[in-house]
Amino acid sequence: MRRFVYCKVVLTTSLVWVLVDVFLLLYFSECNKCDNKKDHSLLPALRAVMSRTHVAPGEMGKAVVIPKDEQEKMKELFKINQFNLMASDMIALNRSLPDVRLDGCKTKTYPDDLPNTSIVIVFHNEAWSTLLRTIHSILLVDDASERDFLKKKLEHHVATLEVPMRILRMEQRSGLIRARLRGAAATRGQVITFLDAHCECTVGWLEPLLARIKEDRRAVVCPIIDVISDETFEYMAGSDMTYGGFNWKLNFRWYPVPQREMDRRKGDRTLPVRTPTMAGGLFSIDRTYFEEIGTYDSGMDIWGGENLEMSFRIWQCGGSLEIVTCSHVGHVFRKATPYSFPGGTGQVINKNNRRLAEVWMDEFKDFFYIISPGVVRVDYGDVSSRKALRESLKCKPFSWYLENIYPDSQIPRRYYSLGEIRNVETNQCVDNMGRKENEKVFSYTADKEIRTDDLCLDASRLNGPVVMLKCHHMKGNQMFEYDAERLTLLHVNSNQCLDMPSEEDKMVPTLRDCSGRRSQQWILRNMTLSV
Ligand code: LR7
Ligand code: MN
Repeated sequence: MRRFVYCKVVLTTSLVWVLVDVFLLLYFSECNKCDNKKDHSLLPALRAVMSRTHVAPGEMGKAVVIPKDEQEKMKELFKINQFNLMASDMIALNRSLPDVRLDGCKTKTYPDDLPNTSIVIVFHNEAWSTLLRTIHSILLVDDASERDFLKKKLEHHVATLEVPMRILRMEQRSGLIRARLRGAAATRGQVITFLDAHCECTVGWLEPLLARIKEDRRAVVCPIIDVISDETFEYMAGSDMTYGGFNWKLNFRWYPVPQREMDRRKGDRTLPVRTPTMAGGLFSIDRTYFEEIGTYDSGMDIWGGENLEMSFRIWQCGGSLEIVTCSHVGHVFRKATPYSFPGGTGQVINKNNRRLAEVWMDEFKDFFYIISPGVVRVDYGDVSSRKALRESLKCKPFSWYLENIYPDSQIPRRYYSLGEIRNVETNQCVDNMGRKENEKVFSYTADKEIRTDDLCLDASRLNGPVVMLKCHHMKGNQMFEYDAERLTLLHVNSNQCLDMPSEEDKMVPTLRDCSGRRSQQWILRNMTLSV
């Protein structure tokens, strides 16, 4: 056993390729031996001293402060990439970062013969300094896109690297999914590691990812994604207590790691977390397994949906998706996209989401369609080859995934109705005010929640109005019992019934003593979809 150390910039046995294309750069490298034989025990302390004395901007992941008189210019530059380019350009390409790992991670040892990995980074019009910092923090340099500096200048930069690197250039804008496919096809490493083009890797990030794949080649592993501020480039540790989920609209979301997953790991937070979905940008996968499991859906355009598609596919077809909590990689999170979506943002994302819903979600796709009704008009092309893949891999149904992998999902595994809740007396429907589309869609679930997406009907006082609050799965104030004969919705906690609002209730349905009045009768209707 050998203790792996900081692998920043030292990948002696590596063969690095950079693949570029006119718009997209795919870059990858072969990397495994990250041993630089230095004694690292002193480094953090030294760095801390240096950051105090040298005051080089951004060292140790500190925020960069732009002086007042430069702030106009800073705002202008921000627009180019939707992050603070001026700050980024001030920071060293190999700046120091804090060691944000859990203490238990710092002393872990890994086998000597870890698999090697190719690293694939796709990019479209990335900024020079963020792209280069990504590469520097992994191993060494590269480049690409429409921007001039991403052409010759990058090639020259790459040529100066210690590690061979290749740049592939796509003939035309193809989107991150097809660009990654191109990159992956050119890799030779035992493992493929994908990264976005504005990342910074921290000490010991790679070894635990590779070690987990060595243990189980069907484990697809993600680091904890730390946050690099788009405003100041400050480096902030991500949490090991959140994992990936999604809502009815098929937006990826972070949620707290549930108790069952803490229990499974016997409370050891340094062990990998089984996550229902991944964010998509940063993960490692065994190269032959990537092929076996069907790579990516090449019918998806530009951006979006591929992360959920891959997450469902991995779980349903016998793999596992994990967050390796001892691995930390930073990512610049942006509030807006800096690039265009040929064909329109909504069209592209809806098409990709329809493809994944149609192939993987079985009847549960109704939740997606019902919450975003316009989607059914979007053409999603031909998915027959993806359905054939699902068939040939003998993948499990989506209901299995919900039951076994994601019981705390926003989409209920078992439910009584998905549609409107109509009052018998007034013929009016319960309305989740404040939502633009389909505010009258609710699901009454087997867990006795009345929910729309991640919001649940909640009542906290006798004779009080109901509100929509984040579902907590703890029953309590969010548990309603429907009596299909009497048509009543009993709020179990208060033993009162849901009633139509009176004048002073300002249109909000309210709890009242159960009286059998028609205003306390509700019809839970299933909406039919014409898909
Ligand atoms: O047409 C394009 N061609 C590209 O090569 C559009 C984008 N890209 C590149 C781009 O330069 C970048 O390197 O693709 C990469 C991802 O694009 P971003 O950084 O604009 O997207 P993001 O960080 O908002 O996107 C997250 O969701 C995407 C859904 O398709 C991808 O899965 C991204 O990889 C993913 N990023 C992460 O998971 C990082 C953590 C974010 C979170 C949560
Ligand atoms: Mn990104």
